[in-house]
Amino acid sequence: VYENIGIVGATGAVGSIIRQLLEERNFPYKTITFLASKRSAGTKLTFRGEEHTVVEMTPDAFNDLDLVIGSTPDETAQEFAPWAIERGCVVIDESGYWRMDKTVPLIVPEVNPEAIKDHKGLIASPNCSTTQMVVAMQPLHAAAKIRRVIVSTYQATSGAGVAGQAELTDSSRASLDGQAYDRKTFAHPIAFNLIPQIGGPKHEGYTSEEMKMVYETRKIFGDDSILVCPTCVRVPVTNCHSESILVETEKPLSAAEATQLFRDFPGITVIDDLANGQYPMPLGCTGNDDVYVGRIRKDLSCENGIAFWCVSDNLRKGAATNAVQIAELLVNSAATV
Ligand code: A2P
Ligand code: 11C
Repeated sequence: VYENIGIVGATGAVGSIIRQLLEERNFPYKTITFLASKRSAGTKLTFRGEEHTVVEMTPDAFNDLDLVIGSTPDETAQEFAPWAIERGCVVIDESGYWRMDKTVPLIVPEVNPEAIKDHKGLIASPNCSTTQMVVAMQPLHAAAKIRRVIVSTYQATSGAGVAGQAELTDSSRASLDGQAYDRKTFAHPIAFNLIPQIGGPKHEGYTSEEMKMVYETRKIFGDDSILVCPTCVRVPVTNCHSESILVETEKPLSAAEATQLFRDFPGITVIDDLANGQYPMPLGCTGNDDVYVGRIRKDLSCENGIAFWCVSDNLRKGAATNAVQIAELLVNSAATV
C-alpha cells in the first residue's frame, strides 16, 4: 500500500538522518522522492548509491506519493500536510504543528503503538525532549504509575537544525580567536554559555518547549493527571539531549527495581556505575537509536521518588528514528489487516 514514499525536509538535519535510517533499516518502497523548499530544489542527494534530485515541495509534488515523513518548520508542515492528505498520502510529521490536534495520534512506538489505528491520514511524532523522557518513564509507569515528573533538560544545538549546529562551532571558534560573531539562531551567545529558554513564553512563565513536555506527555500516556514540571536549557553540546529526571510514583520502587525495569525495556540501555565513572554522556550516545539511562537512585526528598539521568540522540530517537519506527508500524499494521 505504501509503495511510493517521500521525505519532506530531506535536506535538513533530521531529514538527512531519515535518509540514513531508511538505508540502514532497509525500509521497503518502490519509489522515493526527496522534497524541500525552492532554495534547495534541484540539488543532488545520493541514496542507496543512486543520485536523486531534490524536488520543490508544491501541492502537486504529492500526487503520486503514498506515504511521506516530514521534518520541517511548523509553518511548512501546516501547509503541506493538507496537500498530501487530500491526495491520499499518509503523513508522518515530526514538526510541532499537528501534535496536539485531537484527530492526530501522537506516537512513540515503545509507549502507545495502539494509537496508530485511529489515524486519519496524519500521525505526529513528539518533540525530542518529550520522546526520550516518555520512553524512560514507560517501564516505571507500567510498574508503579507515575504521578509527577520534575525534569531539567540540557539540550544540544542540533535541536535548532543545521543552522544551530553551525552556530555553536563557528561562534566557539570566533570566541577563542577573540573575534566578534554575528548570531543568527540563538538569542544569546551559545559558546561557553547556557541559555535557560527554548521557544517563546507560553504559559505562566513556562516556555513553549517546556509546555510541549507537559502536554505531549499527557497525550502519549492518555492521562491528563500526570504532573510535569520542566525547565529546558540550551547547552553548548553539538548533539544529544540530556535530562535530569525525578519521578514520583504511586507504588514504591527501589533503585534496584527501577534499574531492572529499565534494563528489561526494549529501546533503553542502562549505563550506571558511579564508582567507575560510567554513565551516559552526549559524546558516547550520538549516532545511536536507544534512550540511555544512568545515575539511577532514590530521590532523597520524596518517599516514592526515583531520580535518574537520561541521554538520547535528539536527531535520531528524538526525531528521525521515532518517525521511521512509526512508518514501520504503519507498514506492518497495513500488512497484517
Ligand atoms: P531547505 O534545504 O530547502 O531549506 P533544518 O531544521 O535542519 O534547517 O531543516 C529544515 C528542512 O525543512 C530543510 O530540508 C528545509 O529545506 C525544509 N524546509 C524549510 N522551509 C521549507 C519550505 N517552505 N518548504 C519546503 N521545505 C522547507
Ligand atoms: C530543540 N526540541 O531542541 C527543539 C527542536 O517541537 O519538534 C524540536 C522542536 C519540535 O530546539
